[in-house]
Amino acid sequence: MRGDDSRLASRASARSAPKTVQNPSERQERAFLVGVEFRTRRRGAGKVSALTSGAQAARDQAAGAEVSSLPADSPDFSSEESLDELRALAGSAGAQIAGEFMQRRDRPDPATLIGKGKLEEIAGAAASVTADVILFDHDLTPSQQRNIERVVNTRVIDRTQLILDIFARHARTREGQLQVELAQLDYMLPRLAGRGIEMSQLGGGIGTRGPGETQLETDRRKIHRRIRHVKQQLEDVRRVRAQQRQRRESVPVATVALVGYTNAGKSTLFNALTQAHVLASPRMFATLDPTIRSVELPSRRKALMSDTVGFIRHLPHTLVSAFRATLEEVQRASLILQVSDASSPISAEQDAQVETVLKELEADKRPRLRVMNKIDLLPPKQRESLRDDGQTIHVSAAKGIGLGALLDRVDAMLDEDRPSRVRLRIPQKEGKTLALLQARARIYSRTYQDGLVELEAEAPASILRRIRQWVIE
Ligand SMILES: Nc1nc2c(ncn2[C@@H]2O[C@H](COP(=O)(O)OP(=O)(O)OP(=O)(O)O)[C@@H](O)[C@H]2O)c(=O)[nH]1
Ligand SMILES: [Mg+2]
Repeated sequence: MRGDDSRLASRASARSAPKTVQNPSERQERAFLVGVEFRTRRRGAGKVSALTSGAQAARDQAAGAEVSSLPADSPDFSSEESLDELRALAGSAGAQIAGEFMQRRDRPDPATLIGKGKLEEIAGAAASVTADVILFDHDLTPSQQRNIERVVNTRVIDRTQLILDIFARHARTREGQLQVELAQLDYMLPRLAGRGIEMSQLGGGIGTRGPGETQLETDRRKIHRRIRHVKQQLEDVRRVRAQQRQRRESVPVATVALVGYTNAGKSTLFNALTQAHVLASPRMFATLDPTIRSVELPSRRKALMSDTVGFIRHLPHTLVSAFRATLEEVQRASLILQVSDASSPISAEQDAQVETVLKELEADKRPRLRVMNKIDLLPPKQRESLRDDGQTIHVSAAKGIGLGALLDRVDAMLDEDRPSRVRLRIPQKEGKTLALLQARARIYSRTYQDGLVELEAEAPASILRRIRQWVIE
């Protein structure tokens, strides 16, 4: 910490003592939100950015540091809905909302995004509510950010930096932390010039958590060196993970990946289905690091289920490439469970964003089941009208509603280690075999005669191979 305890945890303390809950004694940072809408924006023409828009990132980088970032809005999100989301993001970064401002204008001002007059108005409003930081619901070019800060005289953070900050807060594993650091360094690079002094005077707070101030004050070459170093370390970490995956894949087990918009309830569902205890939280991007657990299906075969990072519209492209490896579980899954928050008024828009990400991951053609979650929050009338069909199952992960039906459907959709029904005749003294069946098969009937047990059972292929000699039909 840099002697200013009132600010959000600095990078050092965030790293050494990961916290999931705001320390109650720590004063929450007060954030003033600024929403922006440009009328000339063609609806439907907004770029839908996703976790894998690496090509865009490359184009942006090729075009130089000062490319104007794309508007934070996407086709179907209104600026109000977008501001709602920013509010949730700010909360997830540990901030308290001090005030808000919505600015509509014809087109962005290249120098300051919105007009000088409006900025002065915002400066006044932010000061009157003693805001520590102003959050723009839009991406800012490095020079826009500098120019705006000069007018408002308060720290200014754009949407990308806010999301990077949340990721930095929530990364737990070494791989996760390295990925976030890489994304932050990448974001920081074009913003170095003219900001070194300002940044070092700022102390902690949203947007300053990350590669520490010592690096900020050094030149680009040092940052580039750091990037190379982080990439190297990432490679080492990933090599280990690839080995683990190879070991897993040597056994023919189905894999089921949970995907969905952030906060849809993936981790809650994961916990309910696998009896795991991963963190589920109203904060956005509570999960960054993939977790894999075994789940037993109604047919008694096992599958591996993975919980991973959630998606959001216009995810910063600096995070895109960084988190690609994390999403390999999704790309290789036998079945994708697409979790949606059925109670969200914008669940259709969120689904569209998820669809885009799946496309870019080339995972959109994989077998998929839609899971509409949080149905407990729907009005009773609406709930009664819901019907499961071939593609969709309705559940409440938190209340445990519909989970049996979900598992049945998952079971039916997986090809690996398919169960089949057989008749078996086994000597009663074959205790081990009988115990195996008891544990891993569904037994429909059982008759005893002359020291033999005759059973009708359904068991996964992997189990049947082990008891082949006793199968009679
Ligand atoms: N009422 C209700 N709340 C739910 C349900 N499922 C999840 N939640 C809540 O929704 C919030 C988000 O849940 P998570 O499981 O953390 O969501 P996630 O999709 O893993 O989110 P990220 O990891 O942040 O992307 C938490 O506050 C959960 O308690 C549900 O079925 N009903
Ligand atoms: Mg989660």
